[in-house]
Amino acid sequence: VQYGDDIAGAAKQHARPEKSKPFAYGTAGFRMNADLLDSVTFTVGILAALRSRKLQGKTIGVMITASHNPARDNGVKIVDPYGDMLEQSWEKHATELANTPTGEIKQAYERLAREVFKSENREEAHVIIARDTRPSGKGLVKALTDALEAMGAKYIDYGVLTTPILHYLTRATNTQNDSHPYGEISEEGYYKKLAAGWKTAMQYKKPEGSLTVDCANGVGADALKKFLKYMPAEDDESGGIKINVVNGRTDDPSVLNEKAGADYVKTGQRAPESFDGKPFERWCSYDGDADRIIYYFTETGNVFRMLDGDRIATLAASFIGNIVEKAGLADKIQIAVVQTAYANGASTKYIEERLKLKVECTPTGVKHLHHVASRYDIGVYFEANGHGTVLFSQNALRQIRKADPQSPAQLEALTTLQALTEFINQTVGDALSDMLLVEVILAHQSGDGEHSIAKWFTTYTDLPNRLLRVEVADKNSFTTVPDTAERKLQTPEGMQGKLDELVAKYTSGRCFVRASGTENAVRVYGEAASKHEVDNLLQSVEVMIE
Ligand code: 16G
Ligand code: ZN
Repeated sequence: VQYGDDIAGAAKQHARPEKSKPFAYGTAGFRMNADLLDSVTFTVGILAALRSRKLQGKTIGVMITASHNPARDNGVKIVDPYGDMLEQSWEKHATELANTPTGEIKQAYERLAREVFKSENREEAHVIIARDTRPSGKGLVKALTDALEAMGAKYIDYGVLTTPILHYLTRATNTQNDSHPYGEISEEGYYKKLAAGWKTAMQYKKPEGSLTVDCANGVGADALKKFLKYMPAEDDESGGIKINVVNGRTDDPSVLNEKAGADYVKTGQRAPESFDGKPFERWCSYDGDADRIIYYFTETGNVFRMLDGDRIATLAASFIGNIVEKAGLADKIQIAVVQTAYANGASTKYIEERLKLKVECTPTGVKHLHHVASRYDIGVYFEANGHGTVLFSQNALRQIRKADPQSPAQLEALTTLQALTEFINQTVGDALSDMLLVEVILAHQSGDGEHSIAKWFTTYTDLPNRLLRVEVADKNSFTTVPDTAERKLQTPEGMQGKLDELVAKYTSGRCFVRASGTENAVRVYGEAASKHEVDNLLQSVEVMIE
């Protein structure tokens, strides 16, 4: 095995703090206070190069971000060649390397290399890197590239980008010689691809009113401003749209995610602090690395209305289902919607009963949803928190490409569908791309005098719901039954039975308990027919688990 000595040498500059708590590669990679992340990021560099070698030199992505967390935090995660998250079976390798004392890193690396390679491997390794706007990012990139150099890997540092753009670049790089490359391998190529898809989808449409985007003072602001240069002029009759950027300060880290952004809006069910929208004006919020989005508006009388990931999923599924049918492809393309247990029961019911589409439920974490969505011709997946996208299978793309329109209406449906496949990010949830999706759909549905966003909101009524965070002595004592998508507790023993008894007392009651994957706490989600009942139900559950 090569490189062991170089790694041992370089690791001395990035030593693991002796008394640190164990690190774990979780649902969002490694994430913690940035001061603790230097050695961890170094080991991620080793693993990224190793993974590239294992996959015949395919390019691996590494993103440095802590998303919606405070500016003092940071994180690092690995992106696989097609832009999806690191294969799950490798997460334990990441955890193991990160926890190896620096003096033993050579042995740990060599052991791992022998385990994954079986025989000698001299592939060239390729890695691409990006980071969000956090001040600690630059230093962490140095830790990463020191490891990549010790590993003899080739790398490109793309500097400051949104998470979804890094995912895009990873896939574009690895498909450049395919018969259908994913796109040009540059940040500009990403903007061009999205804008071209938008123009095609909007050729006969003009959006109603304007859209204001709260960028959480994060990297999404830079991306959006650059992207807007590729869009049609605001007053263009075909596809022109007025987009205002607010909370776009990326020069001052102290304001990142402060009282703004998708997470602030979703968890507090309130507008960002700087909100000054007039009734029925469309607003949306990105999170700190622009892979999540939440829409909202106020009704007359200042009533706040939020449209979260569940709403985006239902909007997308209903629109896409409709145009697939109009395009004459309904019997060739199967559509499904993938949610987690946090999806509001009313949204699930709406999709199954009104849209007559299949719904799948997976455990929390984007990789689970993505994986299941990719099994369908068209897989719409969203977490309630606003992370999600729509996946088109090779079969769906082929059917759309080869379809022969029999009428102008069919041609329009096919053209729009084709355009969606262009600008919807196929690798990961993407706030910018999801925003275009929502705007295209609302523009197609506007025109009968009603505000399109208000109409979207009234499609169905959410069941009153609440999410509690409960600190318990040991969150790991809470485990769920496999294949229940975290909806049933296995341990503590007997607790699920008691929970079922409680829930049965409430109309449309539903409740589940799971250990958080990102915090030292247990989460309790509940819904019922009225707010009063939800509060009651959750109160009893809280008393029971404490
Ligand atoms: C991570 C996940 C997010 C999930 C959240 C749940 C990714 C990229 N991120 O942030 O999708 O909703 O964890 O956190 O997968 P929890 O386990 O603390 O409830
Ligand atoms: Zn994010």
